Amino acid sequence: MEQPRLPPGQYIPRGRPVIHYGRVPSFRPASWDLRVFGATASGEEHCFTWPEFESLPRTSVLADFHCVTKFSIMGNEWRGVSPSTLLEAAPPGPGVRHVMIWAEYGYSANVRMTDFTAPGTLFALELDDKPLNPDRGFPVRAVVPHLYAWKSVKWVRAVEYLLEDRRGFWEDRGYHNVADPWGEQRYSYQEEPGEGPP
Ligand SMILES: Nc1nc2c(c(=O)[nH]1)N[C@H]1C(S)=C(S)[C@@H](COP(=O)(O)O)O[C@H]1N2
Ligand SMILES: [Mo]
Repeated sequence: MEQPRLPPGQYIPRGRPVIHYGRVPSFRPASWDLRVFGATASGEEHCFTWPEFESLPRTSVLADFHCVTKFSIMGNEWRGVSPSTLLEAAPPGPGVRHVMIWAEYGYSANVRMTDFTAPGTLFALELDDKPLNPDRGFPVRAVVPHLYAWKSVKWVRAVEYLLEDRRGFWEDRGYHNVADPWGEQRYSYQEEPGEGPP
């Protein structure tokens, strides 16, 4: 039997809900940057300015999007910068197995390096052939479509390479560290040994 497209417990709502904690940040191109820091191989951090980031090569990803509150948004066409471009600009040190993706105002989500480098993961600048709307994460949002959508950080400003896994904003507030919607990994009490920070 073919795998159903909707993960267990999810439904397709009318329209495309927008949800986030806090308010929509304003974008100031002259002071905006995207930093790659933490356990880099060189020990130095790498900083993209807006003109630099905007001119990086882009790829497209067609993906569904699953919020842990149970709505799913199907068939989003994202376009943006592959994580591999960041990994090449600032190679991680040999022990890096996890990353923290940071947004404006301190929102964050941790993902395993294997999820960061998964084929669908992207730093999106466009949705459906248009720049992102401000409330969808303009100018840059992470898209990690194979994990619950709280990992798809809007308004990204930094990526931190971690030598030890650490919980992000929702992971620290009772949500699952890994967050696979196909396994309904919603809450931290469901975590098996090895799925969360020690
Ligand atoms: N910076 C930031 N990114 C965020 C959030 C947030 O509160 N702040 N909420 C997450 C959650 S819980 C969801 S479901 C998605 C919603 O994305 P959408 O508004 O594009 O539907 O954004 C995620 N990214
Ligand atoms: Mo969500």
